[in-house]
Amino acid sequence: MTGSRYYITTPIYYVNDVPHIGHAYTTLACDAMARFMRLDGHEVLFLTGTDEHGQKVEKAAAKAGLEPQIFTERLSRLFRDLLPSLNVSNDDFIRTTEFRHIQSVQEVWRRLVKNGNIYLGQYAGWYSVRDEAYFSENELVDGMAPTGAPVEWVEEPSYFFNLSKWQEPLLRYYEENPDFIAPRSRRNEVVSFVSGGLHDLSVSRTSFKWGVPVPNDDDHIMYVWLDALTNYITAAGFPDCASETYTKFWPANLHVVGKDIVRFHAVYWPAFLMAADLPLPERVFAHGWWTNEGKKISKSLGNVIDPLELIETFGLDQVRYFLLREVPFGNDGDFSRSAMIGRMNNDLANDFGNLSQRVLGFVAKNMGGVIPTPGNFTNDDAALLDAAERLLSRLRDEYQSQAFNRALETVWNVVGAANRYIDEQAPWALRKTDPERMSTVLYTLMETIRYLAILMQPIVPTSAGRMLDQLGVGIGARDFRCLTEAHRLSPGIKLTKPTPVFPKYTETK
Ligand code: ME8
Repeated sequence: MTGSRYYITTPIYYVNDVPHIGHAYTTLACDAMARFMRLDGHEVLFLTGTDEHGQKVEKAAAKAGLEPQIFTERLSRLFRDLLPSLNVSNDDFIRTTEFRHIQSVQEVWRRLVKNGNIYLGQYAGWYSVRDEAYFSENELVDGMAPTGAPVEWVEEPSYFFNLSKWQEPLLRYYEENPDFIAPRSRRNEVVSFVSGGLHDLSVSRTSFKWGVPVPNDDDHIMYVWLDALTNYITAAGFPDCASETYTKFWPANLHVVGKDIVRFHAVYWPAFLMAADLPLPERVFAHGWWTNEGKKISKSLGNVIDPLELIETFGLDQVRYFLLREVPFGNDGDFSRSAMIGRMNNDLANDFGNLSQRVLGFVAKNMGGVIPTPGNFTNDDAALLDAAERLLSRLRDEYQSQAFNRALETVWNVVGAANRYIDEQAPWALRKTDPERMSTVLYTLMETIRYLAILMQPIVPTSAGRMLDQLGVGIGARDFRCLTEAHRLSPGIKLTKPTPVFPKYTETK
């Protein structure tokens, strides 16, 4: 990682349709990452936005009977409005129809031309509007794109980017930067694709108008992927390379994408940047694909999951937790109602929520809600506190590799240890026999919960925040610098009456 700034991006989503669970998933993963880095003291730029040009969007607008400008405005708003409902902490939202972006893409184009990497030719081949991608005859499977999307024959004058020239530089970059593409399976896929040879890429279209005009040749608009990928550098201030934002945040640390668009991010994007003499991002992570009860999510099957409905039914933090806990980031995952309820009730309500409610409820009932003064810590107390203290460095490693599920497993090991500790120490039995020992046990538990709640903020920000409220931890004492003995809870402070943070789901609800 470079210094203490961190730039993370989601893909910018096509505004051809309303947002669904897949879009929410990528954005939430980035949100967890961005929150973790902020709490860990980094200055973060977290970007998301919408991809508004190209044939796919133009066709969707026509189908809706609207001008593309009006249509994209409307749909982009839906994506933007979803963010607060998901409690997403993005710092910027970019639309490719914005002036700052058009200026930036045109400057990238000029640089590509200046460096001799673009030439005029004639494209003749297949195009899939759904994928916004070109395919050669031998890539087609039963007359369709490999993704199953229909293709159409396109023959038109076109500018080409000399992608073939970048094969060796790309392979060298992958070799020298083994973490550039993750997970490993995706990296292998990309390396073998590039090793197989690259064709020059058509980067302009003449048969429709909805795009950024090519500088000095108004007959052409830019290929939507050249336009779209450039959003990442636009939001970092390009073309003003002297700006504070640019010098601070470019190159990006992490582009999170779905596995469907790895090739664009791990092949085309670094090639464009090299060819324009611009620095390359540090890492592209491609996550897997969600299905619904075992079935591909698609409009025609009528099984598209609306993130707002999900939140309405199960609660926002519950959904955030489920999505990042259930499936290793990078693997495909299946959304099932029973798995969702299982995670919500077992992990959140029983394990974590109940731990805090039991402890704080006991303190409220038996100690007037005042943080107890601990006596000497025994080995058992110290073992639990040590386990909590060791979490941060473990979590740094897991987040660094986007292993959210392992990060959560690691946290749950300590949740489990705390639950075992409370049963073994049985503070309720100590109340009469050894009140001083009872105070130490409760204090040890409260301090452990403080660690757990602070570390869970990236995933369940509202609930962790409520837990910290109930522990009397001030807003200014919730970042990772406070995960030390010096910031321990102050005995004698009176707490508010605790209420359960993680409700259980019951079918009658
Ligand atoms: O590809 N499971 O936009 P897009 C998991 N505009 N993730 C899913 C998903 C699913 N079932 N469905 C969608 C584009 N996604 C381009 C990107 S970037 C410069 C341009 C997520 O609206 C996943 O992140 O088709 C995927 O990569 C993205 O949505 C595709 O969004």
